[in-house]
Amino acid sequence: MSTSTLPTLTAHGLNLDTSDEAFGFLRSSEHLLHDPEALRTRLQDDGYLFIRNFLPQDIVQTARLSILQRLSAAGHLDPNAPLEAGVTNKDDAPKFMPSLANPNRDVERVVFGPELLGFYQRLFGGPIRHFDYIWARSLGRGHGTPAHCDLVYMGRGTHRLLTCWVPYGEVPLEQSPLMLLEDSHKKSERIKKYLESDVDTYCENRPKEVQKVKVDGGWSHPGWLSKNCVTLREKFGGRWLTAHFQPGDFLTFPMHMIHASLDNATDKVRLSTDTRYQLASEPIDERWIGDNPALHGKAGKRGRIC
Ligand SMILES: O=C(O)CCC(=O)C(=O)O
Ligand SMILES: [Fe+2]
Repeated sequence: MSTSTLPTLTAHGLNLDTSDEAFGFLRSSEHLLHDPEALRTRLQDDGYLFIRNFLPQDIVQTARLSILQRLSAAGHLDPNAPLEAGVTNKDDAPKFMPSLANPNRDVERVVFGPELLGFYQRLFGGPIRHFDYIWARSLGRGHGTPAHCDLVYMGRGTHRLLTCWVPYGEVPLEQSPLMLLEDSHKKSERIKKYLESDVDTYCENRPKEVQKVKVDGGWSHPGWLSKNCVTLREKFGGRWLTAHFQPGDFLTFPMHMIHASLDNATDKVRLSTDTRYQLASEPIDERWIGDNPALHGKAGKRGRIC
């Protein structure tokens, strides 16, 4: 698709600049799957690997239906539309719903199955492990995800950690696809302070932070880098890169890559998961491990002297 024929796209309610200098499409590395060295080079160069047609269609579809059933049972879908269409109930658009996938065998089959584990094992070049927690997202009309890097949520173990974003069903441009800010992985110096933050760490010598984080269980930092993808891009340079995703595709990228998602301008829910993979020999962020992980809860809060 050429950028000149695009629909109007918004991110957090703001019109995205979709000129050729500001917007483009992810390139697929499907043809490099047999060559881990080439994949590693591309990951370094581009800051992502986009692999089309990787996951078996049937397991993605099974996971999609399982998620939709849970959404429907919770009253989030229009009962007059077929389940498979995933039409949201206008009065009650769903948001971030961890219970869609924690636990969910059909989703685990996709994200922790032999295909993706094999992929990451070859890519990392040794035994790997994944976070047990699965971030499951169901975005209804008007919703998107503001720009951020994942490090601020999960940086207590190795920083050589990769996110895997999987869409469940087709995700056209107007249905909140993920987008990456081109070459932002090479500009980490410019957001050094942001990348050093940890939403669950507070300053023990600042009473307000102690109250907010330790006592109330909140976050010391909102986590977002910016809610304005337009000005962020103008400052940073590069293009916002995305795709018209199809079931079977996945996208993987490192902790310091800036990403966001477009707003969902449809009545169909956008379903995705994001999961994390690393070398088994490296330290892991304990907040995301085990059957009942601490997540961003009080057990995961940490004080330090600032
Ligand atoms: O799906 C989204 O909108 C956000 C996903 C995300 O932030 C991630 O994959 O790390
Ligand atoms: Fe993220």
